[in-house]
Amino acid sequence: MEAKKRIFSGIQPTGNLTLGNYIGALRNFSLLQDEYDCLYSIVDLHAITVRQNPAELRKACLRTLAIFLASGLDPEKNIIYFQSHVHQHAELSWILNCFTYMGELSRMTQFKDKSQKHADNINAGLFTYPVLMAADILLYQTDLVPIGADQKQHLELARNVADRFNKIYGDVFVVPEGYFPKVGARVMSLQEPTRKMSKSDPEDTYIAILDNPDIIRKKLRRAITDSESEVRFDPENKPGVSNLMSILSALSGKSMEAIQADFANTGYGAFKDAVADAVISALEPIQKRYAEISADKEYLQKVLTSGAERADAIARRTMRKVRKKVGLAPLEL
Ligand code: ATP
Ligand code: LTN
Repeated sequence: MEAKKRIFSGIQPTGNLTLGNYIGALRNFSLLQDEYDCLYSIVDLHAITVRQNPAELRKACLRTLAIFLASGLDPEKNIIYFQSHVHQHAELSWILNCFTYMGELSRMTQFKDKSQKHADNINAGLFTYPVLMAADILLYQTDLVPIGADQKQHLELARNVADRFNKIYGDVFVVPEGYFPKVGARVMSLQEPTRKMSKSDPEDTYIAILDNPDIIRKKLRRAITDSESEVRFDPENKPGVSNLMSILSALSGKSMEAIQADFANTGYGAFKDAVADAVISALEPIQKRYAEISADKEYLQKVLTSGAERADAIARRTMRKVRKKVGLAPLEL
């Protein structure tokens, strides 16, 4: 039997996971779990590139783990774990730093955005963030990386670094490919639909996976549209309406044409309500399971211990190879 291809993806435990995280990434995780050999990591080391409140961060880590499980990820089929529990991420990241150019990193748009948002704390970790992400991916000889469109540039960097390393030392790393959703790869903010929906923006700009139905409906009713009343997909001229259409299409599987036809004569009120219905029915089952899982500390503990052990076993093999290739002396001569 041919070995399954490997998948790796990570989500930062910062704040509340959003509908963007769900449609762009998390939903694909569970769709891929049968066909691939998957690792899904809560990337806590990435989260501290921005100053975090320690107690809040700890809570957000567990909340994210419970959301992973509630979204249908099976911890037996997949390796689910915290990035900081597998020390090889930081180790490989250092080594790859020595194979990444300052120029490449200065071109990263996420770095530019985050430097603007956190002008008082433009730290070196924020700058080398994509190198740690490359290490996450390359450590596991990953074939495929399910991510939203905002991470495309980082993935390209990971591919370039892998390729550069391989050219010097022979085939050490698998060069990974991205896996993007057809619709919803970039869910936009409800209030500023030309920016991506982000969990570090104000509450009314995003729908959290754990928002209750009333809040979801309210946020969608208040979502910015335009002064027309035509439901038509035109991201340039109608970014708000087009974003809501993408959400509806991603969750219902309906094409843009079908959605446009369904709401040809209804105006935005009925359209927004239909989007709310689709979002609520996608999120409600996750919220129910979340309530059960997050109360079961023993289960969460088991998942994270076994996840870290299984990830470590794979990471160790890659590190042995990398250390040898770059010429680091082994402990046993
Ligand atoms: P922050 O806003 O705090 O920087 P984030 O939500 O952008 O965080 P992550 O939590 O690390 O960043 O993202 C996890 C995954 O969700 C990534 O694959 C990312 O591409 C995807 N993602 C994030 N936001 C969106 C969005 N608005 N639309 C589609 N996918 C998204
Ligand atoms: N940078 C990503 C999160 C992330 C990731 C990864 C995604 C960290 N390491 C490895 C895929 C693979 C983000 O901010 N969305």
